[in-house]
Amino acid sequence: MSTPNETLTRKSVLLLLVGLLGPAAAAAQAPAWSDEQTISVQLSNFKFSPSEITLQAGKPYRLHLENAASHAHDFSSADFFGAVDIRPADQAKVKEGRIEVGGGQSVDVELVPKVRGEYRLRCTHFMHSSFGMTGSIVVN
Ligand SMILES: [Cu+2]
Repeated sequence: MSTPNETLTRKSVLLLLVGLLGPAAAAAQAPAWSDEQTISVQLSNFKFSPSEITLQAGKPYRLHLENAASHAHDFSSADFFGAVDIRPADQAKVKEGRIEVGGGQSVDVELVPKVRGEYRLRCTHFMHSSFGMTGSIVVN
């Protein structure tokens, strides 16, 4: 037989466990976008700044791309975009592994990197990568 006090304690422990496990289980399904970190990258003639971007797998990020030039550039890395979860509302901004950013415009994409590795980044506009518009994304 358990005393009323023991029963109460067991209930409290159970409630505590539910409280601890509940949010963790929810986080496994949907990323905690409110905890995201903003990574700002400037695109210009003809470079990415910074050109080396370091991210952590499993963490939510807002990739903020700002084009300082008067004509378009893109942020292209098919391997990287194939290895991330992009927030549904932003998925249309990434086409064939690249994000186009018009002159003087900015584009934000929220994503969670899934696979550790180093990914090559470049602008696919004619000759831009040969002018030095390249970089890398490292996911740790
Ligand atoms: Cu470019």
